[in-house]
Amino acid sequence: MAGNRTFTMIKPDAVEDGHIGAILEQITASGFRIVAMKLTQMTQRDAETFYAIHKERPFFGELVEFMTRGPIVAAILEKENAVEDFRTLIGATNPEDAAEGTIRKKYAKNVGENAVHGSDSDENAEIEGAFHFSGREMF
Ligand code: 3AN
Repeated sequence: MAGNRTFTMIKPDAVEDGHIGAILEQITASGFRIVAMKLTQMTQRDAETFYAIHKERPFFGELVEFMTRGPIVAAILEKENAVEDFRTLIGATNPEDAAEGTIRKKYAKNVGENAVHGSDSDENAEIEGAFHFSGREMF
C-alpha cells in the first residue's frame, strides 16, 4: 500500500470556524477515500510528540498551544499518489502563497493557523496515521 495513503488533520481554527463539512467535501470530491477518521483533541504531550521534528523552531511553543486549543478532525486518506496530490490540494503552508481554490487559500488565516495538515512523505504518513489510529480503526 506504500505511496497511496496520507494523513491529515483539520486544525482547531477550521473546526472552530465550522469548516469541517466543506473541507471533507473538497477532499472526497478530489478523489480521496476516507480510511480512518475521528474528532479528537490533542494533549500538550500529544502535540509535542507529533511535532517533535519542529522542537527547535522558534514557533514550536505557539504551534503546540494552537494545536491543543480545541478539537481537530484526524483522518487517513487513500488515493494514488496521495501525499503529493494532497499537498497540492491543501496549498502552500502560508495561505498568502497558496494557489487559488486550495483548502488553505480558502480557509487558512495565516502561516500558523493554516486550517489543515498534510503529511510530507510516505514515511511520515505512516507514522502520523499510526499515532492517531489503531489498526481496527482503519477501513
Ligand atoms: P506544512 O504543514 O505545510 O508541512 P511545516 O512542516 O513547515 O509546514 O510546518 C508545520 C506546521 O508548523 C505548519 N502547518 C504550521 O501550522 C506551523 N508553522 C510553520 N511555519 C510557521 C511559522 N513561521 N510560524 C508559526 N507557525 C508555523
